[in-house]
Amino acid sequence: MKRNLAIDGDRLWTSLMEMAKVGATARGGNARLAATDLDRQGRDLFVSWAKAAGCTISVDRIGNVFIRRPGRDPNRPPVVTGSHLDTQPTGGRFDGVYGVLAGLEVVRTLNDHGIETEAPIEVAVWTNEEGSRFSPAMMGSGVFAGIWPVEEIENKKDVDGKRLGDELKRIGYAGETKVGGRPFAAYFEAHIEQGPILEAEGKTVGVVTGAQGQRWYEITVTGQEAHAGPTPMPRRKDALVGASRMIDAVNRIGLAHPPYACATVGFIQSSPNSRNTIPGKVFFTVDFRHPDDATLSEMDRELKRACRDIAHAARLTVEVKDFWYFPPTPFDPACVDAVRKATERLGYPSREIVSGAGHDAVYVARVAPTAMIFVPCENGISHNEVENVKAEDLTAGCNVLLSAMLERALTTA
Ligand code: HGY
Ligand code: MN
Ligand code: MN
Repeated sequence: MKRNLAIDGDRLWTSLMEMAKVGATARGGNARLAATDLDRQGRDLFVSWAKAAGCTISVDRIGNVFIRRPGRDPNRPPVVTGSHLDTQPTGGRFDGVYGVLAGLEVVRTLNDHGIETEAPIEVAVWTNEEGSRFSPAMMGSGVFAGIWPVEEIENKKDVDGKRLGDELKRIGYAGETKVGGRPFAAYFEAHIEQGPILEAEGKTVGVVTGAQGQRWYEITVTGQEAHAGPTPMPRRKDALVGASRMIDAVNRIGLAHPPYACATVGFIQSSPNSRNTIPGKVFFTVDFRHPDDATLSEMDRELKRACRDIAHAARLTVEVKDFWYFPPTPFDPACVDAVRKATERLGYPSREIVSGAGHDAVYVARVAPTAMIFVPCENGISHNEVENVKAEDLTAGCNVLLSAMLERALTTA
């Protein structure tokens, strides 16, 4: 293999900034919610670039897009990379999209140098990784890995009652290809860290050894609507007061399991949401994370006990629904080693790291040898319009991706 092979960092940055124009927000971020017209625009732009790079395109029934650069042996399972193009409502310009466009940059670089790989190379765009408009997250990779049947995910609805399957049809990305059931030789995903560790330690690359587990809940607290004026305090069944105590308990559970536990309430609805009516019903979500499954289970028990006790004391009822769970996921040692060796060969300061965020790689790891490559983001901030990354770090991560993929694609060039 050519020793001094390197990607074109300027071309990668230009593509990222071009994609960032799709769903650009006033504060410099991106809003391309899954299966919206803006998601379609982003997908179409990527597909046009892939065609220009000589790739073939396939779209499966849940909207996962795969671009394919042929190898010498079409029967070999492909070496795959990719990530997601959908964003949070106030998302950044790099979360997900970096992994997709780093994959495209690998293809473009192989084309520039006329390198023919033994195995085909593919870049995947997974549907609805974020789980914001349609929940849970990582839907396209989850169906691909056999976590959910495709029909179950097609039937998921957003807050306006729109069905994912219908929305994918509407934007032209409900494909013909069966979802999953085909082997990958390996899957590597490049992503920003979305936390503060790499930047704080002055590391350019994170060699990701796995991802922490997650538990998501949907909690409904029910009290009694009543008039805010004539109803004496001791007689109230105030669902929002009860929910606020439970939300405080969520935070205390996160703080009680340092240093890795994470506990977040990100979504809340109170009804009737009228300033002079005592709230009768409150719905909110909980997002727990931890790299150790036993601790995640302990946090689960603590949450259910706290909600039960708080509801009882306030004469409320509470339903705590287990919404989503995946265990801590170790990545494939050989793939992690390929990333580690590539990083060392290229001389980038690095460290091993466990992913705090969920990624499509977590589900792909169920069906293929998988690893991830992290690069630092400014102040560790992500899921925020100010999300920012140094161009040279994006280039470094993409060079590691190129090198790790080529090692597995059995090039003979
Ligand atoms: O929630 C996550 O970790 C990812 O951003 N979907
Ligand atoms: Mn992401
Ligand atoms: Mn994200």
